[in-house]
Amino acid sequence: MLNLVLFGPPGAGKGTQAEFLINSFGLIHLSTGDLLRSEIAAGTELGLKAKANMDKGELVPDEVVIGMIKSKLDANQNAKGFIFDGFPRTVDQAKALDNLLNENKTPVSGMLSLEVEKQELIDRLLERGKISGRADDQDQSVIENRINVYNKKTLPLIEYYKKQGKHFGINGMGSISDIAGRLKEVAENI
Ligand code: B4P
Repeated sequence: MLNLVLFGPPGAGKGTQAEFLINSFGLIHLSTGDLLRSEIAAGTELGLKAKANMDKGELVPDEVVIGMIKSKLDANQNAKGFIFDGFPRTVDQAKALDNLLNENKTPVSGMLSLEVEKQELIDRLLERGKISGRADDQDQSVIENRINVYNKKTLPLIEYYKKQGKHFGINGMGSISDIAGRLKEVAENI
C-alpha cells in the first residue's frame, strides 16, 4: 500500500500534481480543500462554518478536517493507497492521520514536499483567482495570510516527517510536466 502526503504552501501545485500521481499509481485522491469546497457548494452547516475560515485564509478547525478524512478512509477500505493533498496541515492533524492509518497497519509511506518561491506562489494564486471565482485567491492580503498561516502552523510538519525519515523535498518551480516527472521518480523509489 502506498500512502503519499503531497505537501507544500498554498499554490505549490498540490492539486495540480495530484492528478498526475493518481493516474500513475492508481491511488485515491483525498483533498481536504476540495472536500470543504464540496460542503460549501452543498450549503451544509459544516460548509458554512468552513467558508468563514477559508475566505480569510485561516485553517478550518482540526476536528472538522480529521472527521472528513476518517469517513473517506472508512469508505475506501480496499484502496491500493491514498494521496493526501492539503492534509495534514498541523502537527495534530499528522498525529491523527498516523493513528487512523495505524489501525490498518498502513502508515504514511512518504511526504512529497513541493518547494516554490513566495512570489511565484502569489502570482499563481492571483492568476487562478481570475477564473476560479475562489474568494481566497482574489485578494493579495488573503493570499499573504494563507502563506503566513502555512509558515506558522504547517511548516513544522517537515520536521515531523524528517524525524521519521519520510520527507522528500522536490523542486516545484518550472513547468507542470517537469515537476510531475520529478514527483513520479521520487514516488517510484519510495
Ligand atoms: P487548498 O484547496 O488545499 O488550497 P491550495 O493550497 O491553494 O491548493 P493547491 O496548492 O492544491 O493549488 P495548486 O498549487 O495546485 O486549501 C484551501 C483552504 O481550505 C485553506 O486555505 C484552508 O482554509 C482550508 N483547508 C484545506 N485543507 C485544510 C486542512 N487540512 N486543515 C485546515 N484547513 C484546511 O494550484 C494553484 C494554481 O497554480 C493553479 O491555478 C494551477 O494551475 C497553478 N499551477 C500549479 N502548478 C503550476 C506551475 N508549475 N506553473 C504555473 N502554474 C502552476
